[in-house]
Amino acid sequence: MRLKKDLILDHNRKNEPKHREYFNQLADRLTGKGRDVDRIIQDIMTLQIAIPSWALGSGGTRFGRFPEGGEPRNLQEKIEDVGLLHALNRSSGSISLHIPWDVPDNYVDIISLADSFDLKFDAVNSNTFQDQADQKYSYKFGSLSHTDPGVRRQAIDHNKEVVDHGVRLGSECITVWLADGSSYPGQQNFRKALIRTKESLSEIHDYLPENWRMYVEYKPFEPSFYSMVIPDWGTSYYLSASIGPKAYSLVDLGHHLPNTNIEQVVAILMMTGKLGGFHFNDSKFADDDLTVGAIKPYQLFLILNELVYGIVNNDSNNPPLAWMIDASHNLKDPLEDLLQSVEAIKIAYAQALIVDRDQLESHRDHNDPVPAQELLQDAFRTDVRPLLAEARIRNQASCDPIVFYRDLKIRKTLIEERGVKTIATGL
Ligand SMILES: [Mn+2]
Repeated sequence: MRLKKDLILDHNRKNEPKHREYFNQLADRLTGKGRDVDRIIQDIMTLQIAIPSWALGSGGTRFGRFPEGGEPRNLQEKIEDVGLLHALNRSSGSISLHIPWDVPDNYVDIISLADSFDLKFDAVNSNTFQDQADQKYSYKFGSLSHTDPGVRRQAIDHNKEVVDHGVRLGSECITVWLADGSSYPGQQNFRKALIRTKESLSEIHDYLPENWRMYVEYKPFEPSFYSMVIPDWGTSYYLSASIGPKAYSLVDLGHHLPNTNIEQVVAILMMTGKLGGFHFNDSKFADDDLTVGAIKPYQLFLILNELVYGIVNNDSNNPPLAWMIDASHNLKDPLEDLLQSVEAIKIAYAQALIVDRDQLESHRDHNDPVPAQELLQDAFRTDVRPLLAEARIRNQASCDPIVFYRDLKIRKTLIEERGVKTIATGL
């Protein structure tokens, strides 16, 4: 399904007068505080958040899955779905593929299809957390960390293959997330497992083309119950710092134990120049992967506040960040959930952009926590949604994507095109 631009522009024309009223009020207020509103809107317009191919179908739990219908049946339809999102918000201009779920039949056709929706290929992702039908060795007891060199070789070769696919698509980075770990005390030698992982990752790192980056993701538990080989940001930093210049850490919001100060993790990783990518979601306990900002929007704002600080004060030459959503849509239409997530990230981003940083530093220098908190919360409590709507209108996207999506009955059309019982590959 391909959205006609005229429909979007008509919809915007109808809603513009009301929007203009809200926007002018906010713009006046921000201008009065010395903020450059046009510059902020430009930054909001430019920010792109990648959509992973596995987020386009309904998620679920290990107990069950309740699909919406009309899910993409193949890579072409996954690209069409991200194309739809991008047409609606002009903020989701790339897709992140997962190999082997998304191996293209024909690279030229796939690239030109993505081009036709103005989409690029974000990070490619390897998969050694499950066994494929045609593979020789099992990953039951690990992959890049496995005790058997044969299993490690198979996992390394798979990652190199993923890089090869990415090169052909024009991607420039690979994300490695390992399920490796142990489920029982005594099962694994922590040190040896980490050293083997480092050696395997080094070989993949050295295989990367000159302009590529490798993102090392961490997670404190699951699927291993007792220990994960890369459980936290410290281990991920150790690996990325010791492996080489193309290796970086990747922070996934859901991959932290409760009460972890993720904004501080972000600040320190950016200070070291080793924050490569970011997976956005929200979670109540751990890896729930819910809609971004659904539960803890203030934490999201504090994280974006550190990201924006790190982008503005980039002394350590941290590379541009790969921003991606990594969420599971358990009860919602996946496309609506993704629209909500992108919106939540951009709201927190806009709130971070309006923070008066000089004033904040002055309160910090004077050890005065009350005005420091007031200043941050004033930004957080500002309804910046008119800035986002204005950015979308200027980008010829929909001023109100979810309303427009429902008015057009897009899910119904997708179900008519693809069927009720379709299941996205990889889910
Ligand atoms: Mn992730």
